[in-house]
Amino acid sequence: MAGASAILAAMAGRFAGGIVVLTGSGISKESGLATFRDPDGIWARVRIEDVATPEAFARDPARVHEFYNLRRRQLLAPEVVPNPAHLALARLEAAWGEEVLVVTQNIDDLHERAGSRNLVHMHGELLKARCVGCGVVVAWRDDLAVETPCPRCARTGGLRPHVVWFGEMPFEMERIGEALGACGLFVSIGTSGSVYPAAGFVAEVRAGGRAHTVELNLEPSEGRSLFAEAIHGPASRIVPGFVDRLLSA
Ligand code: BV8
Repeated sequence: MAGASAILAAMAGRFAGGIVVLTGSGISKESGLATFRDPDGIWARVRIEDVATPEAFARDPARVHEFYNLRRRQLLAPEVVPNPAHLALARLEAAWGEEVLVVTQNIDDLHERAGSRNLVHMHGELLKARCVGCGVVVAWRDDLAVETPCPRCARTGGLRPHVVWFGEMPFEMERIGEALGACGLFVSIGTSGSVYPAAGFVAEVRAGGRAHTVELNLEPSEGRSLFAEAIHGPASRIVPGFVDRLLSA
């Protein structure tokens, strides 16, 4: 089904069940945050095995803290702000409320700062810390170190970034699965489609046989062939136009 008529159908409620928007690091690129697999991406500079696995944290926690401290400081820099793509998604939620769920792989807080509230951080949040001793999760905007005591149990050595590393189960998978099963429109923005289970969401939606699927990305992702429609270009340019199309249909 051509994009525009599918959008109209979504508007007409033929794809009733809501809209799920999956975002990846590409949506935050124009806000100044690095992606992972672009030539200038994070994994071009550090190895996943050294900084983004539980084994890495057990082996060299100081190295892992340094990796996330640098990213946390960068995220909190005054020049890093939501871009028009984040703002457009917040506008869509403002118009359609509970119908819109954003599932982000990103650990930045740019969706929140843009105004999105129906939001799942499936890979966790850079501005939160978790104690492996007592399990508390707290807001955290400073550097973390091995000797940083837990604010609740006072243990040292147990505070970690509240993010999902490779080999760890992403958060809120049940809620995400329900939303994918019910949605009438699945939109993927700024992700290479190379990390699971997020990369498998489009196949999960297609298996339901009802929803329209759209990829909005700088270039075709690994999962491009699974999407019924694709719009390529920088997110801050193509996402507002796409949201306008939805809202004006
Ligand atoms: C799990 C948080 C199972 C931390 C991240 C062996 C053992 C265990 C699991 C596996 C295994 N082998 C494979 C797996 C699965 C594994 C996986 O998928 N590996 C990959 C490498 C093959 N997945 C996992 O481990 C997941 N957990 O499977 O658990 C389980 C089951 C039971 C019990 C326990 C466990 C957990 C994965 C989560 C890892 N954490 N992040 C942190 O951020 O440091 S993943 C990381 O990748 C980020 O979250 C990131 O968002 C995500 C995906 O990357 P993208 O966002 O897509 O970024 P990328 O650079 O790749 O692409 C950017 C795109 O944007 C590009 O397409 C580019 O063209 C585009 N773009 C660029 N600029 C723009 C743009 N688009 C628009 N506008 C622009 N301006």
